[in-house]
Amino acid sequence: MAVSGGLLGAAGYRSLPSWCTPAYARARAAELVAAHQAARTEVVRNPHRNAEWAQAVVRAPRLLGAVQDLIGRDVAVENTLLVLKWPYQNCEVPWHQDGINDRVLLDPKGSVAAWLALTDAGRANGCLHVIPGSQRGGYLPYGPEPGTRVQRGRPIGARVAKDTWGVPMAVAAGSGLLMDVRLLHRSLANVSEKARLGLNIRYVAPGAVTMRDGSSPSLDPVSGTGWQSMKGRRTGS
Ligand SMILES: O=C(O)CCC(=O)C(=O)O
Repeated sequence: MAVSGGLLGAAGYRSLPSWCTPAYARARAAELVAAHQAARTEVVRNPHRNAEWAQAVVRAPRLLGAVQDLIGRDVAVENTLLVLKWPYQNCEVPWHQDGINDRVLLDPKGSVAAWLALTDAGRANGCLHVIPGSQRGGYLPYGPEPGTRVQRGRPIGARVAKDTWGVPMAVAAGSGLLMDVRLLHRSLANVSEKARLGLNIRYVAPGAVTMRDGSSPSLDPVSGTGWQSMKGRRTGS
């Protein structure tokens, strides 16, 4: 059924309770904190390509089932990003839309973004803020914004008024959000003593990815048979 506003309805997002247990999420977070604390790593790109924990997470049955309900049985991961916000660290991710950047353009009818909390995420430690309904404006012009430290999605600048706050999305460890890939969202600094770890995943159906340079997309199929004609585990380059 066509839904005005897109796959996720008028608001453009939905909560995803319990894609795993809080204990499971916190155990993964503790391992990641131990691995990355010394270097204070803020971003790990595409952990689903080589880390077992992320390969399991992108296939978590409740998560995958919810994604399939939205985009169909053939699902691939286009991209993942682990963001680690250390206590009292100013690691902000500016306003952006997940479905557009210098590299890719995602069809909002065949793609969905998931943001998964590995720790509890609230206002103090830098949870996501969203602008409900912003997906209805479609993709906006974007460009790099001086002074932003995490190069993810792209800040929108002029099209989002400077004083736009958005709605903070507190999410407990083991739960998450599903978002329209055009939904404007961001996250602010961690001003607490608690680390905040979250995994962003872009899921796509066949044909939903356009590469800006005309190349074939590099995808990791996680369900369905529609990918079988493509050789190897990863499709594309
Ligand atoms: O985890 C965050 O703070 C933001 C991540 C995000 O918005 C993204 O990866 O698209």
